[in-house]
Amino acid sequence: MVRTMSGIQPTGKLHSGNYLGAIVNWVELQKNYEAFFCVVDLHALTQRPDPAVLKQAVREVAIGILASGVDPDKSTLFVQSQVPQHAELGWIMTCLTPLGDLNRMTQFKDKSAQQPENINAGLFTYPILQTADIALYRADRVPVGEDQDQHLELARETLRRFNFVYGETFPDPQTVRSHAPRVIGLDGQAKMSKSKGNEIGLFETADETMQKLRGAKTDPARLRKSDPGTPEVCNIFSWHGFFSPAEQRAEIAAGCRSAQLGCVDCKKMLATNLEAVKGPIRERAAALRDNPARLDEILDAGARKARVAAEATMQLVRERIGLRPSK
Ligand code: AQP
Repeated sequence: MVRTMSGIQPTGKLHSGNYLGAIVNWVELQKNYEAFFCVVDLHALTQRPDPAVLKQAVREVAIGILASGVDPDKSTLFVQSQVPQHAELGWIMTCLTPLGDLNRMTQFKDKSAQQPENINAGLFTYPILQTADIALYRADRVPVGEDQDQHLELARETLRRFNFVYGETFPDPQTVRSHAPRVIGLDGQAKMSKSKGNEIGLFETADETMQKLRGAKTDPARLRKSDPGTPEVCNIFSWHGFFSPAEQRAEIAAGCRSAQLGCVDCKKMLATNLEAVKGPIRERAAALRDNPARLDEILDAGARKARVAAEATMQLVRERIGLRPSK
């Protein structure tokens, strides 16, 4: 069976970008692929989180993934640090990755600018650990948003290098795109991000969503309600593309162009459609929060399964590169 693998960092609360760009695809892929999904807490260490906050964030991200429809009977959901082989293969991949390749990574530059007081080596080598995450499960399909394109390309190059040097071992992992590969934040400019404060959270209530939408950027040329707008340049309209039915989108576009529909009403319609998706997710999340033992059971069982798959790959890798077998 073809394998799929992906992860999310527990660096904050899940947002609509994570949901649309990644998790929606995870839910689809688990139907036809052998799926490994993980909360990548080792990656989050690059931000030196408070230990108690990290523990809680890991649980909340796992809850969000499950509440969004990832089914632990179909997918292996686990926490990265519970599978030590990620770090082991990470080192092996580090020794196969040229510095020049890492120097090209734009995310390192962005993250360094975001946390100038903590530009650690992990921020720089982050894409190598990501390569190991994918390789460990010998994944063929990697569902991620567009922001991960550069890292995926680096992973492919590193795995091809491994195969060239040590013999065919890893498949060439293909990126899987959702219908929303790059969701823009409330500011109408940057990618929606946990760390930029421009997000609509997955667990936010209908009121909280509407409150945030009120301040969200729309077509900058539409200053008054009576000004006709251009839906194609409006971020709110692009979100309607993700959450609203085609018929309603056509009505909204016509109303915007003719100035019959104001931005506030357009935002209210979006808030209603967002709530139709988020309401049931919130309810399932609340049920999971009420049953912490069940969450532990899912994550520990996932880690046990992931360790078996990871160790099988590592035995092959150790053999190929000339390390003594682990007995
Ligand atoms: N705005 C987005 N649009 C589409 N996809 C997105 N993803 C993130 N933001 C968007 C996808 O979500 C998955 C998990 O992302 P991550 O948490 O591992 O890392 P990230 O991309 O760095 O996410 P954030 O929210 O921007 O976190 P911070 O602020 O901590 O860096 C990935 O598949 C990603 O593509």
